[in-house]
Amino acid sequence: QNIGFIFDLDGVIVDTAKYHFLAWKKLANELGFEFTIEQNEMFKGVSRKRCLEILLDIGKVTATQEQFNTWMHDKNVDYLAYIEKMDASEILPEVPKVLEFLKKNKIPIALGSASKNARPILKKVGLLAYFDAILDGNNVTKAKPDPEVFLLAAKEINIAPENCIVFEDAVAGIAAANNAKMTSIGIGDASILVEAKYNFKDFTEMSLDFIKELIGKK
Ligand code: G16
Ligand code: MG
Repeated sequence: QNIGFIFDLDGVIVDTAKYHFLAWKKLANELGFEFTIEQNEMFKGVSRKRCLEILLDIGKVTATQEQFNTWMHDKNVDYLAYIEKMDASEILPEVPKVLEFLKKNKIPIALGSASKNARPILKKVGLLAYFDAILDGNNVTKAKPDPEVFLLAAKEINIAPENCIVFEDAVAGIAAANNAKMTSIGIGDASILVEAKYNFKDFTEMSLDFIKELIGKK
């Protein structure tokens, strides 16, 4: 069958949001203000640059271009130290089961993430080999909700966008999938991911029968 699956990374495959949070919080504190876990919600699926802009807004801090670049770099250095310690135990429940099922059925799998650290993270948790294509923050010029990252992923696995199914945990990511005319599946709170075509709290709530049905429909 002519169908492909595209996975977001943070919030779908692993929960790196907690590490992003710690690194942004450290920077905020160094700049003299607080940054809360609630505020971190706004950062999900958002590019590193945009995150820093929002953070500086929160702290009412103005930066020169040089400071901006330094802080972005420093945050990433802290974040990389957390990634360094990641292993397979950080893969979210039943993600490998879904990947294994798709692989067995020879269905192409792509990654569509905003992160510039996507590859090292997949490598660390041991999932790199499942992916036929990896499109991430290094490949795009326009961030989600722009469909660019997902359209590039579809192109690379050679599947028409209408025949791609996207797993996403962020509002901007669901919008990006919908903008690409793909089938969007929200992973997380249905009351937040209202634009998603389907929604599941996590992969433990999604049966392989549901995936088989989706494949059958295409
Ligand atoms: C992830 C996170 C965002 C993060 C972005 C960029 O997106 O959800 O919070 O700001 O990547 O990450 P980095 O600083 O590593 O380039 P996604 O699309 O994987 O959910
Ligand atoms: Mg995400």
